[in-house]
Amino acid sequence: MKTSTLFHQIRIKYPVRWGLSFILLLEMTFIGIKLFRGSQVNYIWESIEIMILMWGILFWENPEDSQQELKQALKKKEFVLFYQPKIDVKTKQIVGMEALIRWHHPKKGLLSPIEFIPLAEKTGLIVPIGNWALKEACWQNIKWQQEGHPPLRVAVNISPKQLAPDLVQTIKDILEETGLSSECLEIEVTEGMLIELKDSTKTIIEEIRKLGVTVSLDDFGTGYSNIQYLQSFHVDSLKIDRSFIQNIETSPINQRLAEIITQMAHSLNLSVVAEGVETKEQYDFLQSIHCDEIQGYYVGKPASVKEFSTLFFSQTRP
Ligand SMILES: [Ca+2]
Repeated sequence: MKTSTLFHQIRIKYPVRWGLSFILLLEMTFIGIKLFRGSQVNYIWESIEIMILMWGILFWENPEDSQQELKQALKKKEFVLFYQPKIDVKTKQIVGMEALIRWHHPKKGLLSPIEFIPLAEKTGLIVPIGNWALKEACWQNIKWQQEGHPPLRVAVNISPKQLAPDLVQTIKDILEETGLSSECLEIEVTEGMLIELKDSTKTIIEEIRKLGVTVSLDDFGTGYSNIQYLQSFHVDSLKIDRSFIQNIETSPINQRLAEIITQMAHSLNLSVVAEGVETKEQYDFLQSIHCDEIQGYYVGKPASVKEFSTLFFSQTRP
């Protein structure tokens, strides 16, 4: 098997946003292949998976204890959501926010997803944790609306393990229980989750969209970025990965790519969100290519509920 094929498969299984950087994954793939040259592909796979797991374990001296802690964290209500605002490029008004999970660990302090999501993925605990995040984001959204803030759309990241047929019912139940309108909810899935073009995944996404919930394709550009997914999966929007935006002022290639992605998305009636926007120059360029929405430090960092209300709602208070 070619290194690139193997690397690609690993990237599908371990998406970048769950804490493993592109470089780290690439290094692990090369080490796996180098150490086990000539071995069977499965063996190489296993060795790479072990390295990835070891990487996760580095954060946790005793993985069994950590698993228990992770399990208990839900019961003990130690997870919390931060919210990062998104603005409309034309009006500069806040149009929504992405919910990002943190763990208030009793001993280690506030942990970012990079430190516990790989373990949650590995143990399957990501499903109850992900469902909690979905519900919490909806409750918070309705609470903000009840306080008199304008209705905004909250985006929640969905893990590959959550993208199963019962997700549709889970979302339906949450919307019913919280009373949140479906237009105020968005789910973010990654390209890796769609890559196999499975009919079951397609049906799940279609059913979620039928509920009126927005579906966006996250980290666009980091995988195959195959136009075929977009044609067959009918998502509502694309989120251009931050890696394209980072040097956009100085990189003509990234400028051209962002422009092409935006034009392609618009021709398929998808809206485009640029992630990781940090400067006015980046904002100006994205405005010039008619990108629809932006998210990033230029607008605001992920904020706690209290900070979000103070920093961002004060501008949009009716
Ligand atoms: Ca996301």
